[in-house]
Amino acid sequence: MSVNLYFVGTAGSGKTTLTKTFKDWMELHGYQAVTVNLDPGADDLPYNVDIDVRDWISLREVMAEHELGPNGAQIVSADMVAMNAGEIKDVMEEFECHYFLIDTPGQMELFTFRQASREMVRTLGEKSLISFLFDPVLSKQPSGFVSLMTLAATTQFRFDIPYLPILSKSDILSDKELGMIKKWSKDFWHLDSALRESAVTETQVSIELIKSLQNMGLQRGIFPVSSVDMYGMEDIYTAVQDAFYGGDDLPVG
Ligand SMILES: Nc1nc2c(ncn2[C@@H]2O[C@H](COP(=O)(O)OP(=O)(O)O)[C@@H](O)[C@H]2O)c(=O)[nH]1
Ligand SMILES: [Mg+2]
Repeated sequence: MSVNLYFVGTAGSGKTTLTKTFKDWMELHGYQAVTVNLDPGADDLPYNVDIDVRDWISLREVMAEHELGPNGAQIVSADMVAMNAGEIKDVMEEFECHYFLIDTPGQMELFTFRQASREMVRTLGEKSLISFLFDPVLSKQPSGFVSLMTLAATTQFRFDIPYLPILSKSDILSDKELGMIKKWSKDFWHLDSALRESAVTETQVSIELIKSLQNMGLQRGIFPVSSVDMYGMEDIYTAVQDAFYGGDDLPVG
């Protein structure tokens, strides 16, 4: 049975690009990956879309038919995607592959905060994992990192499936910034100290949030990746294999 690997994160965090890069990496290593686009509003996608939700739902048609602006139509479309989950699953079953790489809508709330998404994820497959992309620009500020941690925690809590924290676009971070973010993600004590030093107004709230995140067991480190350098792809693969196959490699072929 294939693994469904979802890419989730705030708008512009690099989900679509990572879908392409990870697909290329898998093919380079002889593994079979099938791409799934779940964004009805996607324009040009950089990868060959094997299964495309735009075959069922078009944002433009929803706008015209329901006389909605782009925002309203996005919400209606997101629910329509979920309503079509059974049909999408039928198409997925026609493919044989190791992983389905699932690119989710640009605005993460259209996926994470729609009631129907959880049911859709279950319908699409049992072996599902969410890679949550941390935007590097927000991540390098301690309070930004805490905000992203809380979004990641909410995503995890809503879907209740294995989860992988990923620091995207790591090529735009200096070694120092990268080291700092990795340290924060592994030990919230460092994050707490950085917050106190930064002395921004939301510090107290952030410190309370850190305590909750700590209690939820979220001090697990983070996997830096870069689509520009094709860096970190093996780490994603290894983490997925750990989650579902006790760390065994996939058969190549
Ligand atoms: N430097 C750098 N830029 C990236 C990387 N991945 C994506 N981007 C850029 O970030 C922007 C948003 O990426 P996209 O994949 O569309 O984000 P999405 O909204 O989460 O799907 C685009 O301009 C990409 O070219 C990366 O690894 N490094
Ligand atoms: Mg995208």
